[in-house]
Amino acid sequence: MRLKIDRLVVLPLILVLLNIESPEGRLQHSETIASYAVIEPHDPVADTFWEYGAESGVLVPPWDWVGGRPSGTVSDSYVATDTTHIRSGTKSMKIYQPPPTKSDGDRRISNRVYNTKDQYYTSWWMYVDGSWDESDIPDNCWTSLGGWISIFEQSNGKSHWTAGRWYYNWNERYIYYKYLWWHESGGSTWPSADATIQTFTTSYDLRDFKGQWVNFQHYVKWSQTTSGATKAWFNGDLIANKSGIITDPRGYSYWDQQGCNFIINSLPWWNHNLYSTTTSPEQTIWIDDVVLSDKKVPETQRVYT
Ligand SMILES: [Ca+2]
Repeated sequence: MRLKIDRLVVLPLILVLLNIESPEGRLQHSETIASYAVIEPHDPVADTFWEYGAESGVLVPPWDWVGGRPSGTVSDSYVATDTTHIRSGTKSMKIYQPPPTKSDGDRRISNRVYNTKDQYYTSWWMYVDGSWDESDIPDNCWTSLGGWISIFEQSNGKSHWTAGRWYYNWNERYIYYKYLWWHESGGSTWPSADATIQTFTTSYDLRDFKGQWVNFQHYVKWSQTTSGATKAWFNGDLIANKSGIITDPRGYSYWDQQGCNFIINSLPWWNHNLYSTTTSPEQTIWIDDVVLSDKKVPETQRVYT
């Protein structure tokens, strides 16, 4: 009698254990994660912890935030899932900004992912259309295309941010990656050679990629010592490589001296956007296959259902 009871208890436990150890449960690279898509199983190295391929047809989740920032009315700009241009699956994400002059809200369209790590790679694909051919360009015209960022404020309420971001220079017509520290007027400037702006220019012009998908990838290592770093690749070409820098603002004595605190969280969050000058031209991009990973992402990576 005792033996039978043991079997009744033990056998289901064994079945449960067998189920846990089934091949489906062990395949790390085909697991479904929070963005409702499946990571393509051909990639053996990319330890992805977040991805977006627009296949769910929704924007939030997995993005923590979508829309215009930080003030003003967003009336004409928008972010939406779309079927016009697709790199993988059946959908991509479309971001649109109207012709000038744009409102402050319309010029700041962004998507955010807050739950990142202290070091990670971000890779995404962007489709370029004819809006980037516009030739009537005023001076000092730029568009930010996204990157990692951390925003913090000092005790007097003045804000700061440090970031690694991709831009397009409409006047000189090139893509560039910028490691930067920004300080609101009235705030302290970070008194360190590590905390200065560095721009990595390229000869790549978005007009030359009309009708194509282009790949952006960057890396950040968040550090309070000089072990910090950031890198950036365009279509697999390493165009920025900066190491030996204190990236985390808590690593500077000024953090405590100015009574600083992070806004949102203490990680360098991922921020995708069309953020441009109010005078910049009407512009449209499509985004697909966005991947955040512990390791460098193969340029061929795809995200689909
Ligand atoms: Ca897709």
